[in-house]
Amino acid sequence: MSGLLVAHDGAIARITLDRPQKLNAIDSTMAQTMRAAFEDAARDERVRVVILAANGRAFCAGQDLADPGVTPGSDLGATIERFYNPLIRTMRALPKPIVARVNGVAAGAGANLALAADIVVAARSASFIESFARIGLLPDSGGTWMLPRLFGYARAVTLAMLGERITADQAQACGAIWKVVDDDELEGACDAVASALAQAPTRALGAIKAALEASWTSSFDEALDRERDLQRMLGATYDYGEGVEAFGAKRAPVFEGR
Ligand code: T3D
Repeated sequence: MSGLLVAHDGAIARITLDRPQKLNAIDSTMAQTMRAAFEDAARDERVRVVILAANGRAFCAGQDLADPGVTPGSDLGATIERFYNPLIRTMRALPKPIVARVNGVAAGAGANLALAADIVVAARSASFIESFARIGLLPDSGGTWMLPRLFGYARAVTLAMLGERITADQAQACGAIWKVVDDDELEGACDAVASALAQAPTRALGAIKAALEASWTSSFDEALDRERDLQRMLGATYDYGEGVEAFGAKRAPVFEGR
């Protein structure tokens, strides 16, 4: 009913968009359920990584344009404030890594949903479309902030203004996503990344995410201070002790995410 499936596989939480007949277009229920699923993942100590995936031929076609809340003339700022901004904020603040598995077209808010993940793995047949201007809107869901940072200004402004489709290979060549694999290798490639992250020192990954995110809006001195504070916190974790002990014993560390 919510258009979303949530499953757990050991330390991996899988959040799957499941409205394939609508190319996984997001309605208000789906946006709220997705945010709740990310919040659950943040709270659940067993979860150490989240995979954001989708069923069907598309990843996500963005906002469901048939949703009554977005009919022309309605207050789009209200739906952004209520649904999209909390969802994207929750993802970016999640103290655990998010891996997006982009299986097909990601358009509008669907593109920016994928780009809000920490690591994006895409099928070769996947594509990204900042389609907002095609219907008279601007990139939301963090698009105006993420696009220049991920693609560089010249590409960002052109993608946003022309709303042209770019292939997964082009996005990777721009450095905007991590990896492109053949379609039949997508699931395995994504699981391999998630599995490595699930065995990594979770609190260090959370600190890396927070520090890199904050770096966009801070000075070099502020970054140095933040590194000092986060390293102080990490130095007291179980996983740091385990990492150093394992190094000394010349064995693989067994991190517990604490
Ligand atoms: O305040 C607010 O909430 C505003 C927030 C806005 C955020 C946004 O995301 S705005 C951008 C919204 N999205 C779009 O503008 C993309 C619209 N879709 C497309 O451009 C194309 O469908 C795709 C490029 C994604 C895929 O093209 P194609 O040729 O592979 O498929 P199709 O034939 O266009 O679509 C298949 C079906 O999905 C079709 O329905 P039908 O005719 O088979 O009954 C189509 O209408 C439906 N569909 C696709 N996208 C949406 C959608 N239905 C509702 N909303 C959609 N976004």
